[in-house]
Amino acid sequence: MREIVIGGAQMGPIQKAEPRTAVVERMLALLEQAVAEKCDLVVFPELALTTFFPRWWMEDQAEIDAWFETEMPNAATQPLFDRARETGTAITFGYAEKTPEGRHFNTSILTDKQGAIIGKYRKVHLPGHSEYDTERAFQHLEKKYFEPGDLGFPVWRNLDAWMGMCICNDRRWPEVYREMGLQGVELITLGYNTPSVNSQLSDEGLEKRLYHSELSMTAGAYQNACWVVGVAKAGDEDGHPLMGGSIIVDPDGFVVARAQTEGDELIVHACDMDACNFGKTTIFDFARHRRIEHYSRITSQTGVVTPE
Ligand code: CDV
Repeated sequence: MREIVIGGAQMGPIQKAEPRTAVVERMLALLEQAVAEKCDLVVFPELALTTFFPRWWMEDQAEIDAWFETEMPNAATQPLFDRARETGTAITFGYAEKTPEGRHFNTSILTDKQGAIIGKYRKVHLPGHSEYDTERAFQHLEKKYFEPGDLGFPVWRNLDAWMGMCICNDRRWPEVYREMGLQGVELITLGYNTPSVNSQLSDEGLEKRLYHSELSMTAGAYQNACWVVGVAKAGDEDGHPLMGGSIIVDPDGFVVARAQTEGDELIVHACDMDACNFGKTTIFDFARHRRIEHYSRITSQTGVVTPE
């Protein structure tokens, strides 16, 4: 048995005015809870250090850049790295990354138990739009503030398992799980900021959005025989509600832990990485059963083309 005790550290809302130092205090409180529950790994959400700023239209580059981190760890996050190292806890969290070349990414990092960053992922599937959209109930400007990730979907050996990451909207795309599945992934972690209502469809509310989120993650887990841990930033951020619904999914696609609130809340499960072996060697033994000669459209064509 290769057991990893995983804490999904859902975070409640972060208001625009809340400084990173205050947010890190909240993350430290969740980390302490996780340590008390003997977690080996704690998973925090997408853009964990700030409010979900892509909902705000900004034109001044200095104002935009204020939401980004130019180094990691930095002064605000160092206490989190220090405490994770002291307690021997691996962590993963998302943040807005500005590179030394001035590139902007929606990023997440993964540490080992010694607090060293061993993995970085940059969000590939950026939802939303890049221009102000008067048709929407609220803006979702990820395509304005970030460029698509350039690192693909790597996996890393950590805590004696193969781990990979994706971020929020990525979880809705089966290609994401399969890219990592083809590298033997056993645990996929992801954070999300998902509005509780659809900005383009006012009667699509919480129930349907929670269902689609869970459907995507449970399918990805089952079809790749891996654990999936999806962690929300939830609650009302300056009048904009985000859904909760953080879950831990086993390699059979069953939800084994689920958040009950829209606030700071830790969900915990002891995840046996060897539970992936059966699916990976039977129904989803890719080497035996995949028929790649029929899959060429997946990498040669982006949109729908109906036959002539
Ligand atoms: N942060 C996100 O990527 N949110 C999207 C919303 C816009 C649908 C999501 O897929 O949850």
